Amino acid sequence: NPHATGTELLCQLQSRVAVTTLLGDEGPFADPEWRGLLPRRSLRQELGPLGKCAVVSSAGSMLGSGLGKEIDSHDAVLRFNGAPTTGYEQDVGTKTTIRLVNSQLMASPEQHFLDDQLYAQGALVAWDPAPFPGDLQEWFEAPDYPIFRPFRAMRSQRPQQLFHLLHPRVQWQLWGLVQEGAPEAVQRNPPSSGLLGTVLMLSLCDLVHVYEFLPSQRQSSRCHYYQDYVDEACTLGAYHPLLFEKDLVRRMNQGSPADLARLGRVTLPGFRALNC
Ligand code: NCC
Repeated sequence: NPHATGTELLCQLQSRVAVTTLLGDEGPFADPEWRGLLPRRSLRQELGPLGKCAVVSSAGSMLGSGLGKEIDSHDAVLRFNGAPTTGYEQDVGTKTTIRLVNSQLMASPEQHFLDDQLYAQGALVAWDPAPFPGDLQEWFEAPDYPIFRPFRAMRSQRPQQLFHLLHPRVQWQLWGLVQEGAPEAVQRNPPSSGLLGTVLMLSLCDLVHVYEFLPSQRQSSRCHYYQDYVDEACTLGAYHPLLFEKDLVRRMNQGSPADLARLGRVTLPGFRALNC
């Protein structure tokens, strides 16, 4: 509801969004072949409960932030899609614990998902804008982008690397909360990787710092810190309901206004640290 406090919103998030990945025990993924490809244990079990975590948005305003050391001081760091660290260490750090990728990237030949060493570091988590409300059989038959082929290819190429598929229900449960908190009808497109990654880290960590998801005083129309092109829609949203996502995070933020303005940093207690 639009009047809920930050803690109430975090508690709603915790109780309404089951942050899970596929474990080969459900629907079309319960067959022996898929069971062999999918992880046996949850991400939480694999990575252990984490302390302080950082979520690094890909926003152009990360550039010149000088936040690299601060970001690397976290126990775990989540990055998105093709966002690099090489060449940008001073501003975004070097550590990558989890990389959240969308299916568009995985399916696009120009992104070289299977060849680029960028995707070899840390654990991978992938998601696809599955049909609402996230039924596994329906998704399996008609993913938005062909996510399953590159997933299988990566699993056989690097069987030792952790690679999880986000349950398609997660995005729609989250979308429901975004809609409830919004003053108007929200387009029925899934939330951006930014909000999905933030919620993923809330489920794994005691404390989460999110950088440049809510823009700092460095806000610019540059889309990504690692690419030289300008598009306001990257920050404000077009396909994704980004403005509403950001409003939700703004309301949940427990950090100071100065941290937001100066560092672009939002502070959120992880689910385990909540007292609902
Ligand atoms: O751009 P993208 O996201 O990879 O960025 C990751 C997350 O950072 C936050 N962000 C980014 C730029 C900006 N100026 N402000 C921001 O707040 C957002 O939360 C964003 O989710 C995606 O969400 O997966 C997205 O992916 C790209 C693209 O598919 C990938 O980068 C792979 O090339 C989408 N771009 C296009 O489809 C052209 C983007 O809309 C969303």
